[in-house]
Amino acid sequence: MTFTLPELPYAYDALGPYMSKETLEFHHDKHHKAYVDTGNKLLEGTGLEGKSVEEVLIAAYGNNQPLFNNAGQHYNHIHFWQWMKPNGGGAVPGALAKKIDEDLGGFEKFKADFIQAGIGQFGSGWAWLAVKDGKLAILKTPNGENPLVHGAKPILGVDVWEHSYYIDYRNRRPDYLKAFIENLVNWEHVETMYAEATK
Ligand code: MN3
Repeated sequence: MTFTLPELPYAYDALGPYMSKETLEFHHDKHHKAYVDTGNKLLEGTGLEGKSVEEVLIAAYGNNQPLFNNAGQHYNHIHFWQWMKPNGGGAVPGALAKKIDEDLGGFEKFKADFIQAGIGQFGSGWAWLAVKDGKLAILKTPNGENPLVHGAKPILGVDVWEHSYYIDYRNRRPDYLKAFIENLVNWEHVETMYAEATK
């Protein structure tokens, strides 16, 4: 078994009222689990068994679309759970805040552009804050894709598949994105990934 489903780092009801217990039960226990189970089946016989999820998704990109989809989504969700926390949002830690000012025109502009990337992703996909060529960039990707296959390192991502918000927000994707940034983001995890991406 190359891929394993991680436990949520908080209780299922810990992100209310911004993300409900029901959403997390479906999203983690059904959707993420399906990516893990399907990914493990698709890995059989590829020679990639035992590789890291990053290695698998990069090797599968452009070569094995079904495996890429599931490995990409496994990677994305491993971090998605950690990019949120109870009582999240709030102030960005110092070094990262400075970098957001320098590269993205300040926090308010970053927030608006990140939300717009999520709104502008037609259909299923993700919006990202990533490090590319030493600079912060806002990206969006379809389906299970992520910045790793575009030469960038993701440090924050938000899932805009309907399964991530439809129970709580119905069709109001902009309200979900605003709640994510303002009330859910675990900036400490973003800062950790930023430090790793820039060392
Ligand atoms: Mn999802």
